[in-house]
Amino acid sequence: MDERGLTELQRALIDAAPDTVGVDAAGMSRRQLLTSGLALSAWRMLGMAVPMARFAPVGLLPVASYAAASGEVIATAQAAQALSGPLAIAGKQGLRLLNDRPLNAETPAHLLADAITPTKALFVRNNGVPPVNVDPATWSLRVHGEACETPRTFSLAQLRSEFKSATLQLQMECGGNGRSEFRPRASGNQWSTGAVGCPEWTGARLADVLKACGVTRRAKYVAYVGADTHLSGDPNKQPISRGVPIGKAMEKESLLAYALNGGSVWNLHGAPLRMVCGGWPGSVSGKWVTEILIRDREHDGPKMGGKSYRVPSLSVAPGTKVDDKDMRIIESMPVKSLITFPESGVRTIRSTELAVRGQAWAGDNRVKAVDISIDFGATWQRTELSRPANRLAWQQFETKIAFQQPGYYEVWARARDDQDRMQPMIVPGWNPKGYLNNACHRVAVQVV
Ligand SMILES: Nc1nc2c(c(=O)[nH]1)N[C@H]1C(S)=C(S)[C@@H](COP(=O)(O)O)O[C@H]1N2
Ligand SMILES: [Mo]
Repeated sequence: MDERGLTELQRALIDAAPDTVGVDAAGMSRRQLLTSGLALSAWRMLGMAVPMARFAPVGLLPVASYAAASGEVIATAQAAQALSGPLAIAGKQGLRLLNDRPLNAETPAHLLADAITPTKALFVRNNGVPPVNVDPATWSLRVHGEACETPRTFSLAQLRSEFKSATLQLQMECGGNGRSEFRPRASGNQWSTGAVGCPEWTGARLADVLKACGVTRRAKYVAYVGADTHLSGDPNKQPISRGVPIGKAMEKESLLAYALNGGSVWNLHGAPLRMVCGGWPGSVSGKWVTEILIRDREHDGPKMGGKSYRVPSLSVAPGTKVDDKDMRIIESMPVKSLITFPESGVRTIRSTELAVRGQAWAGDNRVKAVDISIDFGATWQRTELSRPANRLAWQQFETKIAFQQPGYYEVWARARDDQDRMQPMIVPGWNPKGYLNNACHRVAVQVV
């Protein structure tokens, strides 16, 4: 057997074919069944036995090569330097930088093992430039809009004293998480798996604040305005202003949060005040909130229309041009899971038990079961699944597994929600902006 480890293999694959590994001319996804010679040569490059090879779907690429191509490992010296050098993000640890203007960084799967995501590991997704010199003492929140009976302005102190506080763990995933896997490519940050987290937020219930300002019968949508500024520098332009239908806003888990993981909200995450609506695309959870609008119509702020945070109402063939009128707004996110241990590329010894652990979440719903497979989906093993800390918190799964033969294995995890919807193995529903990829997470394991 070859002496090369998986990390080394991943590097070799990048060097050999930086842009071609897994990408075929027809624009199919890497995970789809390729008939080209690429898949075969990628398996050959593993240079080790594949004990479950007889179950591998024809044309499937080993995740070891796939991870390399999607950048799941920090493969280049340049990238490594970006993380430790001047571009490192203050207070954050081990995040992978996708863009520095606006700042976007994702969390490697193995750093999401905690039930409550520590702030230092929480992904960052900015559309514009965060406000500077924010002073919580003078911050104010204005609640108004067509369907607001008595517009009011609150200081943070008033929000704290006038309303009961709630502390909840809320899963938040960027609508574009997993975008890097779509073919043809979708423009935007090339997130792999790390634009998700589930920290603990404390704040006033959005519903309580709305009720204190009078919600009229005409209320349809609740939207935020943030204090961040547009990348162009134009003070008349907002980077983003989105929201949720009134029903979601009134749920008891929707918060106006003034604390994160027991401390203050960090500037990058929307200090001093942030709207949090768990289970929906992260973009509905407004940061640096200065205004809440109770609208009598669907909100029409920046990034509500066009292709932003919208998918085709009916599925389309990859690469199709879709008219804006045929797009619908993304609401609850789909069921998904992430293997947080082992880390892809781990080496283990045969016949010894290895713990497999991870997180699972399902938008507005609950996760009913998570199964794992080490034989390319031929057989599945049920894991132990925790209850969510509260509604809209993610759930932890865990099981033990032993690999009988030396060689290359993949661990696949597949979650199912309480509506019996399951994660697909291959990238689902191509859409112009690459949202909602909830394909199963795969990690590579080398057994010696
Ligand atoms: N004001 C404002 N709110 C915002 C954004 C933003 O750019 N500006 N980004 C949104 C998007 S797209 C996501 S995914 C989440 C990211 O939250 P985080 O950076 O705290 O992880 O915030 C949302 N709220
Ligand atoms: Mo997002």
